[in-house]
Amino acid sequence: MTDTYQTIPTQEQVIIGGLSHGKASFEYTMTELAELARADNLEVVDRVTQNLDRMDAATYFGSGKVTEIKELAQGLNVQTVIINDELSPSQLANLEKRTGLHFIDRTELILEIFADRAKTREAKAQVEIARLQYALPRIHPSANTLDQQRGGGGLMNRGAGETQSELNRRTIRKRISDLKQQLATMAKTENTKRQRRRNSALPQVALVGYTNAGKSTTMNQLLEVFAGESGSKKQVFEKNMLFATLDTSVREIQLPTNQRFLLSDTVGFVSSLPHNLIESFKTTLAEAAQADLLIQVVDYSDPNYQEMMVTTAQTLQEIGITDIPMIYAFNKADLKGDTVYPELDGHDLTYSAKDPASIKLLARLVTSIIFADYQTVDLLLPFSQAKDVAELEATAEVKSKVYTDQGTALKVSLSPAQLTQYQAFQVSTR
Ligand SMILES: Nc1nc2c(ncn2[C@@H]2O[C@H](COP(=O)(O)OP(=O)(O)OP(=O)(O)O)[C@@H](O)[C@H]2O)c(=O)[nH]1
Ligand SMILES: [Mg+2]
Repeated sequence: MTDTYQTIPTQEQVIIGGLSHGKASFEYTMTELAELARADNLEVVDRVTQNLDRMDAATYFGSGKVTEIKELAQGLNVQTVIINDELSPSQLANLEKRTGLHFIDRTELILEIFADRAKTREAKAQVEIARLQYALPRIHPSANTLDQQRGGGGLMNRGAGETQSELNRRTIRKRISDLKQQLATMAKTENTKRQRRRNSALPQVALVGYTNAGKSTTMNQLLEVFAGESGSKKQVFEKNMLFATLDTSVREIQLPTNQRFLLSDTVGFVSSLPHNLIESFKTTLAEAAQADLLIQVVDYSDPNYQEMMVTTAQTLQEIGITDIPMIYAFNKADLKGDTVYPELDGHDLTYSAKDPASIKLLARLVTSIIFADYQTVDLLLPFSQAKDVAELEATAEVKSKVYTDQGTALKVSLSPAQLTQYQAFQVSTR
């Protein structure tokens, strides 16, 4: 008999806690932590904060606070506490020993969410590396948790005199290096594809920004508005949840003016994104690093949007993306009752990704920047240069093409690089 009752997943209840370090952004990071907990299917029932300039080296919180947490958790019948910072292995162990509670730090929480979201082989490998690197210094000398998770396999050939934790570390290091190897192979294919895209001479634009800001929705609407039915087939995954996108997707956008550019959608950011995770996602983010223009999508309807912009700026800096021109795209204006949109102010756009007029204005802004140094010129290519004609038709905006006795006459918009390349064929238009 089939079970007709649906099991309602019970959400584990947790307490969140953090040290304010006297920082103005503390409240925002605690709100963000609660959001992260929710994204990991946890229910936040209370929060504990303390204003210490420096964290306690042994227990993060001061000892009075630790007792307070223990009592609060007992009163609420909660077993897990989530901490706003990354804890050292010994702080975690001390806190658990002192309270009998389970502690999860911000890093582990983010890693869990990423692990849950990862779908492709590449994303899964990237997240697993980051998780193993996090686990490595945290293996308890007597514990064997990771082996249990992995079914205890592959551990039979242990060397004489080797302790279980050394063995675990060795197994983990081996796994990390295997995964890195696999990723390197995958990256090779990606690099080839990326190189091909670079060679195509189409300008590259990347959507970046805080998670859930509307990057994927913006990409989908650009595809919808400018590619119609074929654009709908190339849609990427968008959803109201943190870290919906983990993999970079690249799509070609072709405008009615025949101008074309490549658009990439990337993983969203959050403050204190674990360093290991950023490291492993660097290949995925290479697309943004190579872009000619970045569109930073901001959820303008979120009261904390300014902090989110700071977080995005910091993360870009950490990845090493610093010198690329950027458009600020203030999205979800439809959710702010008193806001006029679409509206352009220099390179800042207030818009809604769900509004076609907004999307058209965004496209116009993008093209005005990426094609600013393009020039329309007349070329005359002898028939022996048929390959160049085909190349130009594939990679540049050809405005007209006429066959003459001397060869093919093209009126074409060229990038500065192409201008140099085809200089010999340029016809002076005096
Ligand atoms: N009302 C409204 N909702 C929007 C708008 N743009 C996006 N959304 C919603 O915001 C949510 C997140 O959108 P995504 O496009 O998935 O966000 P993202 O930036 O790609 O997020 P990650 O991939 O998680 O980093 C979805 O539920 C969208 O429908 C908008 O202009 N107005
Ligand atoms: Mg997305």
